[in-house]
Amino acid sequence: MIEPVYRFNSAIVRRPARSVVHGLRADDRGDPTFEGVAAEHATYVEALEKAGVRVTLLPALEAFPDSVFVEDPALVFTEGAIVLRPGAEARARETVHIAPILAERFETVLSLGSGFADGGDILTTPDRVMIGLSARTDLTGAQALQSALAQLGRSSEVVTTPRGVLHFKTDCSLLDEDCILSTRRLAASGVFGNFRIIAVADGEEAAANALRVNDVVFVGADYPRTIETLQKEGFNVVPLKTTEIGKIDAGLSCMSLRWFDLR
Ligand code: CIR
Repeated sequence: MIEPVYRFNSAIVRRPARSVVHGLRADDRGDPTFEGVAAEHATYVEALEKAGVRVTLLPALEAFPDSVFVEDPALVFTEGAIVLRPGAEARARETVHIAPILAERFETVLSLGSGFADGGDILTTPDRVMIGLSARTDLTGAQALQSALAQLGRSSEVVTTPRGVLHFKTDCSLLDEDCILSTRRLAASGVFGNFRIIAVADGEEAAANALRVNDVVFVGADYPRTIETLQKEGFNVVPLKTTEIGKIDAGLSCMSLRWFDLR
């Protein structure tokens, strides 16, 4: 049986380092507190476990303030893993720490030879992997990633992240096989073709980085109007606090690498 792309039984997460307060951000809205990030992270891990996912918790990396956002240096599927090339210089060497962890868990681990690509720019949908060009993911990296994906038997498409938006998935997430949660600005670009689109509420753009895990959808607790819309659409929403990680431009997909392990 082919599992839906949001069916997960395994995840890797990394504890936040104390240095997370110095994480990268586009606009300074003040540093997050370490305690606040740690609490949001702990609740997220519990929510993953409650949703039926076996979680591997990696130790904090003090030298890498953003290393809690383990989604960005790698991409994982049932068929194998890909070590990416993060586009922010301060994050480039996070790959050195994630690669051996992936080698223990996946028979096939591929890597990119050139360019840059962040996991936050990659949306896996049932029929294709969408790769958003952004300030972190360039065409060379996207094309190298397309070759790696082809080796894993995955079709892919290079698309564009709206200007000024950190990652493609800052503005969207997959809700089910044929439905996407998106900001209006990204949906207006037409990238989603035949997908049904649910738009986040105006003023709640950061709610677009939600995360479907098995039967539930994690959504930022600070976005009540988007939560209400999704509940009315019949989704089983788990609101999770993202106030502190939001100060360093993060949401709910970025704190884990998720896959369905057949072993
Ligand atoms: C960064 O700028 O890299 C981090 N402060 C936030 C990364 C968020 N990652 C993600 O959404 N995949």
